[in-house]
Amino acid sequence: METKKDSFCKALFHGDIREDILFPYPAISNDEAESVRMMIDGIDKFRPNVKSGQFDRDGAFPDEFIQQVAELGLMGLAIPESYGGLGLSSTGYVRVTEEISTIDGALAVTLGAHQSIGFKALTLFGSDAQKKKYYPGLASGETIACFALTEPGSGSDAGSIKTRAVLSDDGTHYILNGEKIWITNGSMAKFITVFAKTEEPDGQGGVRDKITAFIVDAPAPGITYGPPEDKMGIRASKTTAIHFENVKIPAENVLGGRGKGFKIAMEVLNNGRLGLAGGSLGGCRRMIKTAIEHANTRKQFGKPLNNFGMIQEKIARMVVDTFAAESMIFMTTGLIDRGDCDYSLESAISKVFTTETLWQVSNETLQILGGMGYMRECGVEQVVRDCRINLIFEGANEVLRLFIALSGLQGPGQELAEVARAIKEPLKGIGLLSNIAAKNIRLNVVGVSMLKTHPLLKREAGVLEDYVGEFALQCQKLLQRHGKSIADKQFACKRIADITIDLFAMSCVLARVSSIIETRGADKCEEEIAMAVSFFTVANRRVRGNFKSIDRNDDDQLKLIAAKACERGHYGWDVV
Ligand code: MYA
Repeated sequence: METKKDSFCKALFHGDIREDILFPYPAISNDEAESVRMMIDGIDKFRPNVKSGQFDRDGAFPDEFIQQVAELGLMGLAIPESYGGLGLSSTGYVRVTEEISTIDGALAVTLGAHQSIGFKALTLFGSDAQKKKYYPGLASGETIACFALTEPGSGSDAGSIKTRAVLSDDGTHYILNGEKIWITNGSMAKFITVFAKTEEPDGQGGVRDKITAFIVDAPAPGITYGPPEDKMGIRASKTTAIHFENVKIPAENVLGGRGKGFKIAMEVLNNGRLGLAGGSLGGCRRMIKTAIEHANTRKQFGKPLNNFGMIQEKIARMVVDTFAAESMIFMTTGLIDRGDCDYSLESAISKVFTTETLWQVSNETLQILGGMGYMRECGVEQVVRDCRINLIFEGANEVLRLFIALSGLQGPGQELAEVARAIKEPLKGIGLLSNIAAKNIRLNVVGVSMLKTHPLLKREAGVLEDYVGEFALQCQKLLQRHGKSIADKQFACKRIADITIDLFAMSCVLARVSSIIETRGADKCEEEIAMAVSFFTVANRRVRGNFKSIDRNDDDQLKLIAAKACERGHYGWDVV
């Protein structure tokens, strides 16, 4: 069973809305808010130096430009001040990343690959000696970092990497061999976090392969790079393959302990995904501004575009979805800063929702700008190209949906397994059986209740209460129907993930708007209340649709169509 330490989203799978986590909506301290505002001002002043279109066409940032960025202090945002960084919290870090992304996606990715993931394992798992050695260079930008996990045969399936490190006979160093691909900052990084297989005791007298994380200093004999990748977007960021041939790594460069690398990679990505979500949020902010400037000034049929209902709808939906994304992201960074909750699902959800929102928002902005949006000089097509990768890297959104569903279902799954055992041994399991019975009575008869939402949002809170109860019951039903093979039922997992995403988004919007009403007074919150109502209206439709299609769907037909098409190898129909 989940404990109080478990995450908000994992509790939803049990039919619990953890208001202790949700309320009050997290706020940044006044001191930090001041530092963040100063950084944002600095970034804003730097804006004219960023020749985004030029860098995109050149496929590179000039070296002196990266130097200027480092001088702004943007390389060590979350590194403690004692090591030369700015010591920002997760909330502060993500807010600044958001701002950088309003200027240029490739720049945000370069900086994000450096600190969101490049040296994040050092921050989370490094020893004091390692931090002392590397932090100052990383903070000043003299040392750029990258994160080397992906390989030719291992993308989403991160556990299947082949790169190998073998400890020397005298135990002083490892020898590293393998190939990493699509590494952002690859060829410019002097600090490479490399994940490699090492042989570890299996606990039964034998050995087995596990993953270990290493700091690899570059350049070094045996490290070579592929050519810069010719990418669709974020073209000015550098992406290369890195080859390791008999590269010597000092034994003290192991990060977080031998064999711990898989969990380390996952923890780094839990953080990185929030940086990416924050970056995507900045993209939304920029696109909304561009769309509004155009809608306010461009006249057609004698009126500015902002007079037309279809344009109003687009702008409003962009604003509402961006508000929902922002509410989730800063709820989750608040959880990280609290430090006592698991946030793996929340960060995956923030990544999925915000990257998909930016994809939609940039596409709609291009549509509002019409022919002008399609022209390279206006910069919107660059954002559309730049943001496409966000749905793929740091965990493809499909893989993250599976992670959200399966990780969430684990709690009720264990509970049901315990119930099955308890039924076989009723005397031993009596306590558990009565707990489950009580939970099901609560879900079926009493329902879930929220007490802390502002009364003006009572109707919305009611919708969420009903859905969370139904969600837990539907999860139980699916687990009873499929057992462990739920992991192979991707159509069902996708629905569960999509419902979880909406329930988390609805919860964060409720918490944030409740807090805003409480601080500002209801009469000054007309717009926020309208956003909450509007978000709930659309999310409500999606959730209801997903619940319905758990039992009534076209999954079998889709499987048949896909199987036949794949067997044939092409579309298969023609009218002539
Ligand atoms: S870097 C490369 C990104 N790669 C990925 O994201 C890989 C995706 N794959 C995975 O995440 C895993 O392989 C999955 C699990 C999830 C598929 N937190 O049996 P398992 C635990 C904590 O499910 P698998 C890039 O693209 C799990 O509970 N724990 O494993 C950067 C279990 O634990 P236990 C987790 O089936 C590009 C154990 O692990 C998590 O093999 C540059 C095994 O789990 C988790 N999340 O696969 C980007 N997941 O054994 C720059 C699993 O105890 C960005 N576990 O039960 C910069 C941004 C800046 C802004 C830009 C703006 C435009």
